[in-house]
Order: sequence, then C-alpha cells, then structure tokens
Amino acid sequence: MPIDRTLILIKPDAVSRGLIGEITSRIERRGYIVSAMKLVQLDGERARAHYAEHKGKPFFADLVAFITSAPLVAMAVEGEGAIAGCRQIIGATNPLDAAPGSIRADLAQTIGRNLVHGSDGAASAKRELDLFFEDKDFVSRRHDLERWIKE
Ligand code: IDP
Ligand code: MG
Repeated sequence: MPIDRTLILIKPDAVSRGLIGEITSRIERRGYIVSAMKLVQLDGERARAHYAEHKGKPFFADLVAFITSAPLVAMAVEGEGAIAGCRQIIGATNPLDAAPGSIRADLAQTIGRNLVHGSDGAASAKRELDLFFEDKDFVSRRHDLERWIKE
C-alpha cells in the first residue's frame, strides 16, 4: 500500500459550526498525518478550478457560491492508503447514504452541506493539492508517519 497524500477541505459549513477540531481529530486518530494546513477563503476562480469536474451540472453554481461564501480549512493529509481511507472517514456524498460512524452520517443532514471534501484518487489529489499548496508549504513528518504505520 503506497503512502498517499490527499487534499481535505473542512468546508465553510463545518468551519462555521466549529467542527475544525472534530473533523481533524477523526483524521488524526486514524493515524493520518497533517503535513500542510491553512485557513483560506476561496475566490470564484479557484473554486471553479477545484470543482472543474462538476462544471455544467445543475448544482455547480450553488456549489461555487457556497464554497466561496466563508473561510474553509485546507489540509494535506498523508498515510498508507490515505486517499481511500479519508473518503471512508468522510462517508458517502449524501449524508443519508453515508455509513454510520462517518463524518457525514454523524454530523451532516444534506448533500449541499456535507462538511468535508476529500480527493477521490491519486490524479485528483495531486491536481487539487496544487491548487492550494506550494512545495514550501509541506513539512516532512516522516517519523510520525512511520511510527503510526509500524505500531
Ligand atoms: P464528494 O464530495 O463526495 O466527492 P462529488 O460528487 O465530487 O462528491 O460532489 C462534490 C460536492 O458537490 C459534494 O460534496 C456536494 O457538496 C456537492 N454535490 C454533489 N452532488 C450534488 C447534488 O446532487 N446536489 C447538490 N450538491 C451536490
Ligand atoms: Mg468529489
């Protein structure tokens, strides 16, 4: 299993509900490592780039309006299988379909306010991380990562 690096966004609904700690905690307790992190409010251009795959869908305009409406937390998360693992922690897109114990099942009600974004594959993770972080933003946490994986 490779060491993945994935982009997690704690979306504006979660930030305004005071869930930065709750969501980060669930990811850290799984053993994944935060290697870059920032609080930022997106402009439309970066929001449209981030959600480019959804351009043309009926919810696209609302999605861009929402994700730019208030600050979000962006973080790079690393760990063995972390792309799929974070998607599991986050749960299915619609909270009503999400597995109990996942963030969306436990803390969200609707698809439009589902609290968290996690990259869905290696290519999208790289593309999305590049929208939020430069090389100099990443801090090596190799020793922490090795400890979690060995134990
Ligand atoms: P994901 O966040 O689980 O990867 P995607 O299909 O990539 O889900 O959709 C991106 C985001 O767009 C979702 O998290 C959700 O907030 C929003 N979204 C997706 N489908 C719908 C929909 O049918 N109606 C409203 N919003 C949607
Ligand atoms: Mg997605």
